[in-house]
Amino acid sequence: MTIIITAFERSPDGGKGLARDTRIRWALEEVGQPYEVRLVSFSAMKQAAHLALHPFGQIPTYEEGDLVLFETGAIVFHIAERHAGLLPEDANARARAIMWMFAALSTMEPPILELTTARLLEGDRSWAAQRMPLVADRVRNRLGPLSHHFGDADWLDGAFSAGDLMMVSVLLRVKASGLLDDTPNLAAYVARGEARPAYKRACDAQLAVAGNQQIG
Ligand code: GTB
Repeated sequence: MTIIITAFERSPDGGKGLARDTRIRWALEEVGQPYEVRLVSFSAMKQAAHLALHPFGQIPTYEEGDLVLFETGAIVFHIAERHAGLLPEDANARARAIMWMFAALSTMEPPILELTTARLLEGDRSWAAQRMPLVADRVRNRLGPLSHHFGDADWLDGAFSAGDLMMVSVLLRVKASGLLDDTPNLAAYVARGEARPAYKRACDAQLAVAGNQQIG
């Protein structure tokens, strides 16, 4: 059955991997599933046809026959459950990989999103200089314990899993701030994720959208 995902017609980052369709593309590349992409404009995302797929009018969405999903956590989990390669066979290791997906999305991502918003959208506000150190500290308060737990491992819990895919995707958003430099083991972990051939294919496909727009 054909898998169709949605992505920005014009991503604000020019397709450099920061929009959340990257995670879905990466998961599909890891498990070797082909997919099609429907590009949506910012106005189309808020119109009825897209709202029927995503009540909050966002990307990405995932369609597979009768199944329609939104939320990257749910989509990556679905892909990982249906196809081998992203969740371990052992039941306990599988539960831990799922735990790490949740940790990435509900413990790490909120302060990181706050930081991105503060840097990119609120930098010109009168209170920005006062707020930024607070927001940065909240991110440090998450990176520190994660780095301590991670130690000199390659991945979070043995072999690469959907937990790593989600954690690396979330941590990638910290890179531009320089805060990852304080935790070299996590910086190396993110680089390890970025070096995966499946991640590269996902990024190339996303970048190609922007490239096509420039040509056309
Ligand atoms: N919790 C949802 C999920 O995980 O699926 C969040 C989905 C979400 O935030 N989608 C964003 C969106 O559709 C795109 S990824 N935003 C439009 C809207 O809400 O109207 C966020 C994003 C967008 C652009 C960049 N960028 O270019 O730098 C980075 C991240």
